[in-house]
Amino acid sequence: MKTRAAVAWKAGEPLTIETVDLEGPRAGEVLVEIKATGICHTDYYTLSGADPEGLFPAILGHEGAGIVVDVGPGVTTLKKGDHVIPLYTPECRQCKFCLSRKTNLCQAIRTTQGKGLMPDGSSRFSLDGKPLLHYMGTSTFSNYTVAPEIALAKIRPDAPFEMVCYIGCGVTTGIGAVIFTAKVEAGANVAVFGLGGIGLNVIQGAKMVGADKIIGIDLNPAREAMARQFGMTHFINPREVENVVDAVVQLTDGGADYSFECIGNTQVMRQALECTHKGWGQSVIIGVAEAGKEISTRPFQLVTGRQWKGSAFGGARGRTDVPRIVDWYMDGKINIDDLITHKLPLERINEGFDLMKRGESIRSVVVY
Ligand code: NAD
Ligand code: AHE
Ligand code: ZN
Repeated sequence: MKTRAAVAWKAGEPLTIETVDLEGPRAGEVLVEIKATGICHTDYYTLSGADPEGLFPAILGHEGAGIVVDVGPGVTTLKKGDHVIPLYTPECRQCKFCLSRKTNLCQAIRTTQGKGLMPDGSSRFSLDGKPLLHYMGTSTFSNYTVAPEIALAKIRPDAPFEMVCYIGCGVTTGIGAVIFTAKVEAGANVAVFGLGGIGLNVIQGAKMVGADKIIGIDLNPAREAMARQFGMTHFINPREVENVVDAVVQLTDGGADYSFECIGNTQVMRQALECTHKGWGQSVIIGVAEAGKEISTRPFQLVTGRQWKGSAFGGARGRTDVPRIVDWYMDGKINIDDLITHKLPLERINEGFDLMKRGESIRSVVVY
């Protein structure tokens, strides 16, 4: 079949809208009509050329929601008409990782996914007979996409696509990092570095679990009002204090119980660790840093009880947890609407990237 898609031809260049060829689903695969997709900073990161796994030409996008149009042989858990959210972190429930119960990082299809291919090693997308690569197993910047059955969460049919698509990455990553990865407890002091599409969801998660002080840190002063609306109690602009670490330590009588880095800046990752409390502070890295970057700190920081952790997709098990998070939204327990600041047609997707780069949007959503 033919489908409209935004194609990333080369690192650093705008996407172009093309009518591409899409082959139907093979065994274990599902054809999905994508109804809406968010634009995450990670899409920009890959497009910029900083991602060692960034391959071109490709169809990016990993924050979508849509409807099942067709299923391939052997698919048992989904049928035509089901509403789904594609998962860049699948959940096969059979691999060593899934069975361990210690991680959400299902590895069943990770190798081919990282090469921009479906699990059988081929691509379903092509243009003029030449293959186009998939991205993160999702490629939601295409109106129709093919994904493995294990990489699709079935969601309730009354949830609006242009809102719940954000659960496909940003919402789950931010809230999940608080509740699944760090397991923040009521009364804890939390510091959140970077108040964009991810950090504001960390704030929302911290408020949900009853955190005491929720300190937000961002260079963009425009982020303060929105963050306060979501539960931030104190704001620090790094340009207005001598030392961010000292500022957090002073506000929290010795350091934050938990901190979250939601930027992808390795200098800030160090600050996020070092502003946590001696003896028990935990710092969670969410931000994705470019190829070649490394983190450092004095080992003494860890010897004296601070812990460094990372979180992918908020530690959420996609097929199990994503439908629950959709329910939280539908029950009014979480706010997504106010974070979706812009809606655009596919033809204007590059404007969504520009808004993000200029710090003018929280989330832009492409509505097909
Ligand atoms: P965003 O662009 O919406 O937000 C980034 C925020 O950081 C902005 O508000 C910006 O002003 C602020 N910022 C930039 N530099 C700063 C600095 N030095 N000090 C303080 N604030 C600074 O991005 P996003 O969509 O929220 O994504 C944030 C990061 O999380 C990215 O690196 C993205 O790739 C990553 N991410 C990771 C996962 C995961 O599963 N681990 C999932 C989604 C996104
Ligand atoms: N390809 C990058 C890594 C990118 C990365 O860390 N991705 C996160 C999700 S970001 C979503 O916005 C993730 O899930 N990581 C776990 C995984 O298996 O990729 C690089 O730097 O190589
Ligand atoms: Zn993302």
